[in-house]
Amino acid sequence: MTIKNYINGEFLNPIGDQWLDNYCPSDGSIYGKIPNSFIEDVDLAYESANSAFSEWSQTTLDTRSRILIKISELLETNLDRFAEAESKDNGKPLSLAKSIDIPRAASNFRFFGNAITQFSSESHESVGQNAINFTLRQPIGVVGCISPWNLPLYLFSWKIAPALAAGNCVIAKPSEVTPMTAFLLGEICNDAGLPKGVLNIVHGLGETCGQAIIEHPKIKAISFTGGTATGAKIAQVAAPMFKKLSLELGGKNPNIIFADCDFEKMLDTTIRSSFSNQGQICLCGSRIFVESNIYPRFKEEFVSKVKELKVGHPSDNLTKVGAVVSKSHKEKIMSYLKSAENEGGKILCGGYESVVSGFENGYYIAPTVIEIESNNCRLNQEEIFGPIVTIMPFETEEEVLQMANDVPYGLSASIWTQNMNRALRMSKSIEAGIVWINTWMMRDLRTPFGGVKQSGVGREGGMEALKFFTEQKNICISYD
Ligand code: TXE
Repeated sequence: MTIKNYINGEFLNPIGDQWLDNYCPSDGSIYGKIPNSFIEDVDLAYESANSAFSEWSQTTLDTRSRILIKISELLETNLDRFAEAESKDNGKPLSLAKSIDIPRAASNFRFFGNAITQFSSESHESVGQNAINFTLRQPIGVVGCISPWNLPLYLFSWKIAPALAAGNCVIAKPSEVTPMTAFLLGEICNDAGLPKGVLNIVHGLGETCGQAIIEHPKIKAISFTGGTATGAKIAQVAAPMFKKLSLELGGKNPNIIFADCDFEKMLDTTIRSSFSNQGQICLCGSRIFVESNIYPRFKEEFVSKVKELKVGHPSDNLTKVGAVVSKSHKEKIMSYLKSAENEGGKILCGGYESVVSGFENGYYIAPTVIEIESNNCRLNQEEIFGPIVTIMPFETEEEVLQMANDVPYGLSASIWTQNMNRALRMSKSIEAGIVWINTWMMRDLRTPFGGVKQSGVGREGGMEALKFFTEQKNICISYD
């Protein structure tokens, strides 16, 4: 299958006619080609976006809303096709792509299609001065959206939908590791009546194609989700050019479990927060801290449940843990396992590459639980982004709070307790953009989404995203 760039509503080969291989993580095969785009492709995409801007920015909110909702409906109609493509490209269980990834991408378009009709701005009466101010919120122009491989269409659409809803034209680049559903989206946008050039999708490597988007002098805002190191590089280029920047980066999130929690609910949710999507979600609770008086019970029951998780081919309905996204990512994850024991870690289960019969060249890793003695080890300080969690007992609220915050990241946290005084007290002190109490990854698209410290800058979601993708202008009127 050959993927093409989507520019001005058409599917184009890259100008330099260079191509990259697209790998299938579940069997290690090369199953397609991706454009290896460079600056000239980004320039072409820019020309197309720029030509479409004056008309798109003037379309009524009702028209924009109807088109975005139509895209959402077409994604739902094509659920199976998109879910199969996502699962094949990424290695995630097909059941997950069908129940989470594609429905959520459809929700993103529907949500922002509706949200734009409710978007408003403020006015300020200057009392005693006979003046009134109002704030215009105007689309920025041509904006860049760069997304990662873990939740490909889900995160791609999370950026594109608000950018389009707010009246911008977009140049978007999905991860070169998982380009397929972004490619398929082009077709759906045409069918939904999105005018030519309003959305342009270019494919290629981060350091060339991605970098060309970041460096483009006329692309005025960048919304990026990906690794922290990449986010820092992007900020170095974009900040001196005074671009608007939204960065959603990595996480090393604590999952804090007190003895008075609802144990069964906590255990089931902790399996999900540890291993969903092979642990490749920035929100996964990869550091599990358990109050010492229930630690032995937790350790025994958790490990026994983890051992039951079936590692298998993504299309097998019984599979709970599919393939990790790429060979190089598998090697990165395995490198942490190799050094685990030197860091005082004891592997309680997993710790090895799994072999799935018939798919021996796929990138499978057994879900792994490591017992550790201190929070100050690579295993607990660095984002592994794979099916690996650490567990560790704690004695007091103060001690666990100190460890929870003692990482460079600050994206999310979960707290399990029936004591709401404690839960709320801790929520205020935890350094994170999102705190879940007695749950995990329960999402309401209206809420602000993002992190602090090295987990990023800015917030996505709801009106925050529409604010990001608009520029404010204060207009002051004097009257007699
Ligand atoms: O992602 P990159 P990588 C974390 C996770 C993972 C690590 C590295 O820990 O192991 O990041 O993953 C584009 N200019 N997360 O290297 O490079 C790239 O093409 C412009 C957390 O695979 O950050 C892709 O489209 N763009 C995370 C996107 O950036 C550039 C999700 C993300 O890729 C670029 C994924 C450049 N110079 C990984 N370099 C999360 N927060 O959910 C790369 N890109």
